[in-house]
Amino acid sequence: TVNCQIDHLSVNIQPGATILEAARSIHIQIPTLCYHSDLCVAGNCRLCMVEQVGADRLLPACATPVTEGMEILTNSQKVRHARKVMLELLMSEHRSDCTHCYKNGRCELQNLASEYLVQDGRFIDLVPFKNYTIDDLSPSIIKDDAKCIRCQRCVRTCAEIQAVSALAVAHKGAEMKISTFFDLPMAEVVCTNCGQCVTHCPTGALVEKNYIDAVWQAMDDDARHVVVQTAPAVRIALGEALGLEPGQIVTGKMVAALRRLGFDSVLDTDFSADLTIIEEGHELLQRLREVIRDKNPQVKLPMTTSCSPGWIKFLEHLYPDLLPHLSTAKSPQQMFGALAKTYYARRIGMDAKNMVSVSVMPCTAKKFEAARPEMCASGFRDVDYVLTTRELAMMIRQAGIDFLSLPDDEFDSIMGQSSGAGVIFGATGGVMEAALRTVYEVVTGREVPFDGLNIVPVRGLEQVKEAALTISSPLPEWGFLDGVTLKTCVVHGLAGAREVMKKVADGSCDYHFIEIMACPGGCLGGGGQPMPVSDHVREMRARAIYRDDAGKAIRKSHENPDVVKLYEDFLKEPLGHLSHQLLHTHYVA
Ligand code: HC1
Repeated sequence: TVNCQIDHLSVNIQPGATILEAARSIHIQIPTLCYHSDLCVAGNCRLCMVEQVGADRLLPACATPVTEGMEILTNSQKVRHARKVMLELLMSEHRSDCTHCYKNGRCELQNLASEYLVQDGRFIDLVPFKNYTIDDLSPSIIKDDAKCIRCQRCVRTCAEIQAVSALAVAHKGAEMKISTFFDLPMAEVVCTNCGQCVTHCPTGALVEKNYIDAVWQAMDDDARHVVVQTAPAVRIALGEALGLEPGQIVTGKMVAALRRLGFDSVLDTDFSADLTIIEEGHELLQRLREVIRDKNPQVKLPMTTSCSPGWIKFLEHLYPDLLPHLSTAKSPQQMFGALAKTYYARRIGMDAKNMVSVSVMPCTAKKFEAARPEMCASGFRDVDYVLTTRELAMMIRQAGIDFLSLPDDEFDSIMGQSSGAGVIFGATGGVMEAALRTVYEVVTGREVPFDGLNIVPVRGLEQVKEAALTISSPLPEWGFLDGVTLKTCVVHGLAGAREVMKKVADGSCDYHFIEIMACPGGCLGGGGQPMPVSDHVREMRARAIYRDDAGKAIRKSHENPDVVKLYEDFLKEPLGHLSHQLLHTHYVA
């Protein structure tokens, strides 16, 4: 280990640790704007400058490893002056209309300007001389160059976590900006709408496009019946935006808040996650039958999951030839939307044209997905508005609801029940685990041979996970699978997806089924979730999801009574005519 002193306190830390890490280990906060624990060090913002006793120049704490005997001052006169000048320089190029800004009160630059008492004066305001643009053409993300401080967190996020690089640095010096290919709108480049740039942006330069006022308007219209669905990963993160520590399950309070806001039916995406497992699971079995038993060369394996719209857009851009590997099952959000305006409308005696379907998602790409032309199976737009977890938290605050004091409430019936398998969709590996719980049982008549249904190999934050399961089936219908080892793979983050898809493209992997989620950690780390995010926060959210699953009386999708009834009364059978019409689609690049 290395010994040093920070603000006259002794620190003992592993070799290679930076001054920033050493300071944090003893709870000394050094301000940063470009540093993020998810990303490589950039050293761009210079806000973390610290003084080394005896040295002339200040050092960037994020980029300087501690050395034996080093003495660091993080709060000297020299340091405070340097930080304030840096902040003033940043503010001179930043449109400081903070009270009008979507990030007002949640902006890291604003917080620091407030802490360091940055006031007008020292530097000329350059904003009027700059040709800043606002790109609001994407259904998911707004990019406002006047708010950008060029910290490049978004650029590193898009490159390192997602391997997409839709955002990059263009030009030099005073002209330098964060731009897209040929400065085209985000909606016209390879952006997947995942929103990871949004959750990593310290200012209001990248934010979600919000639909809050449109949803209020729909709820204020008495002629409209507004249905809301909530994604698995919302209930374990919403609390963070309303004063709770990461990892709290707030399902009951969330349902109560949604009712208080004025939604007419409060329903659950977890219900349609269970439904997705039935449809996607049967599609997997159908593909296995056609490839293994019938030797049909037209049918593609491995099959990949299709619930993450960022992943689908990535595939469309980068590997359009591999689209036949994608399951035809729509995402739970879209299955829910199609059923809300058909099956549910009929059950509650409502004309679908008077229905408004809203979803609350941990995801910005879901806004794009809902707007896709493929998503009008009900004869209307299946999902009218998508709110992120952050937007829901804002609505709850706007409504003056004391969230923490709300009594727990329950989802409405018909499309409100879910199993633990539906819940775990929100974590990386969850769709795979849910699918295996059902598929294995359909084929063998027995429960998956893992302790208490917990398929641990597909859990956790490792980027690529694998699990294999050998099938022994006494059932003649599935005899062709007897002795077959089902090989599965789970990836989260598009950088990992790119690596796995390279192997699929060159035929160097023999997986049967791959789960791919665009965001790190799966949906629990989605681009619409509360900020800040880190591996610790994702870990806490994942634990909450698995706790929720473990506490459920029903933990297998095929045992969800609302799903069983849906098949009895309406769909009749998995992959049947109505299922194809409402619940499946084909993406064409
Ligand atoms: Fe997800 Fe899904 S799990 S994609 O991550 O399949 O967003 O939470 O809602 O649709 O159910 C997101 C989460 C979500 C869908 C489900």
